[in-house]
Amino acid sequence: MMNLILHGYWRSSCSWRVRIVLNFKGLSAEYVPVHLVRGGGEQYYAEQRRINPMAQVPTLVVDGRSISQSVAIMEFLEETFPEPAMLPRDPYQRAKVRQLVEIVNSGIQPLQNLSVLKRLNSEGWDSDRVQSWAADWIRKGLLAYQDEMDSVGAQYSAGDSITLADAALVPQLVNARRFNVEFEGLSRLVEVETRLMNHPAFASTRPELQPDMEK
Ligand SMILES: N[C@@H](CCC(=O)N[C@@H](CS)C(=O)NCC(=O)O)C(=O)O
Repeated sequence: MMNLILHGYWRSSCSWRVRIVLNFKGLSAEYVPVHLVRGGGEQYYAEQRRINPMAQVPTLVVDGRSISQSVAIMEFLEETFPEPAMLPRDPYQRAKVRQLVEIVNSGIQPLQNLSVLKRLNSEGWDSDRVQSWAADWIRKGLLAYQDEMDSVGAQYSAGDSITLADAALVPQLVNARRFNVEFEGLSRLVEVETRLMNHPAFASTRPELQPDMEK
């Protein structure tokens, strides 16, 4: 059995994506909390930069070898532990799942990430302006995600099976609420989220249940 160590932060949506996939596949990993704020941010410490040169979480260390970027980690877990599957068999359907993942991973999350918002603050933006700027990008991405979801009436993001897209969606919706995003017109996403939060892979990996959670 592989030795898995997850470096993450309780409130990091990208770390939560990985926790969902690990849990869904029945895997456990040792957890190393990386505090993104304290001490100027532990992600900038040399030992973190060594395993994650972007100075971000998550990083998964697999038998002593590190992988950063949550999507690369999720794909690694899917390929290494294919059952239960989180990607469909059909190449078109797989591409559609990856399309949804990328809407969150590259179309939304970077535009609400801590270091980007800190930069806007340092350029003189006040916190209300920063928050509403981030909220606009989140809402735009979530509306696109909802438009691209499989047929109306499907249980989850890409049909009736849980996929990597769902692991990206749920943490992003929680972040959306932190940024006071307007949820008008996003009810299909919320329905999918409610269904997913009844699944242990989502419910038991929630940020507030993490050992490094702070009030
Ligand atoms: N594309 C990267 C993004 C990672 C990322 O932005 N992580 C955030 C937490 S969700 C982070 O570490 N932020 C720290 C910072 O911005 O200083 C991934 O999916 O792993």
